[in-house]
Amino acid sequence: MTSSQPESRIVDADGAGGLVVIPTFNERENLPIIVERLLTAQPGIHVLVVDDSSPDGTGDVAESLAADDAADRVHVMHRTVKDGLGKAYLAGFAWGLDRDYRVIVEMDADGSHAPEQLYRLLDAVNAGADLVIGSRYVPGGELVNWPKRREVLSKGANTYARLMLGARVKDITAGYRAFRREVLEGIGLDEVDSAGYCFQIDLAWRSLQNGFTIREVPITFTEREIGESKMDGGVIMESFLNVARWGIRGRLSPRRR
Ligand SMILES: Nc1nc2c(ncn2[C@@H]2O[C@H](COP(=O)(O)OP(=O)(O)OP(=O)(O)O)[C@@H](O)[C@H]2O)c(=O)[nH]1
Ligand SMILES: [Mg+2]
Repeated sequence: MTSSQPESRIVDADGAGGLVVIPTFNERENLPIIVERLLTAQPGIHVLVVDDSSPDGTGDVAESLAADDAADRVHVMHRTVKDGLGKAYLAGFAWGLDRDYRVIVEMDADGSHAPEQLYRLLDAVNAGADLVIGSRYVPGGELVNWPKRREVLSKGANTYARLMLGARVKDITAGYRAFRREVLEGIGLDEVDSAGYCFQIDLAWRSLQNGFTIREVPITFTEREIGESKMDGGVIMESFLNVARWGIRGRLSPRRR
């Protein structure tokens, strides 16, 4: 990963030095669209698809995308169990940290996170932020076609987390993020056990607790058009209980760094 950019730049202008981890479960129609959009927007970036043996054959689709990319930018990890978004991301992060990527990005496969806006996150990393969250709830952030009940649930979850944790992050559940590798190396990923949505809160909270800076940049979040959501009641309950626990623990013990 050589760079012709000034040394202060963490990711190059075309995305080189960055790895986008895309977890997939039954996204065969969405995946080729999102990967093409991503490599058009950031031609130097690399992609790791983490597929949990999707019954619809998403894993094979990912393999053919990897084989078709002459520049070897697309990689695939096949996992045998479907044990949630968090576990898939942890496996993907470990793969990226084993290599020399300087920034690791989280992005959904379903089109909710526009690859064309990734530059906003990467610019903020280059400007010095440790973790950048693509936020729906800062000025300039937008929601497109999201059902009202999902919006209410999301905003409620954010308010609850903000109050319980005392964290000044507007969209702490958001799944469009860019981490400097030092963050992922420094927040104790081995101890992370959250599976679903809560995983996002968990990582943001650990980042703050370890003294890293979080910056939010506005994004346009678009409801998926193809395929099914994997959101369920268990995920909501996990978040509710864990956030309360972390909030109490955070108030009892000082910051780790
Ligand atoms: N590998 C893996 N990927 C998953 C798993 N659960 C969800 N995903 C992927 O994670 C991303 C987000 O999942 P979604 O179902 O869109 O969940 P969501 O965005 O919270 O819900 P919606 O807003 O309703 O779409 C998508 O790319 C999914 O395919 C899982 O258990 N394993
Ligand atoms: Mg989604």
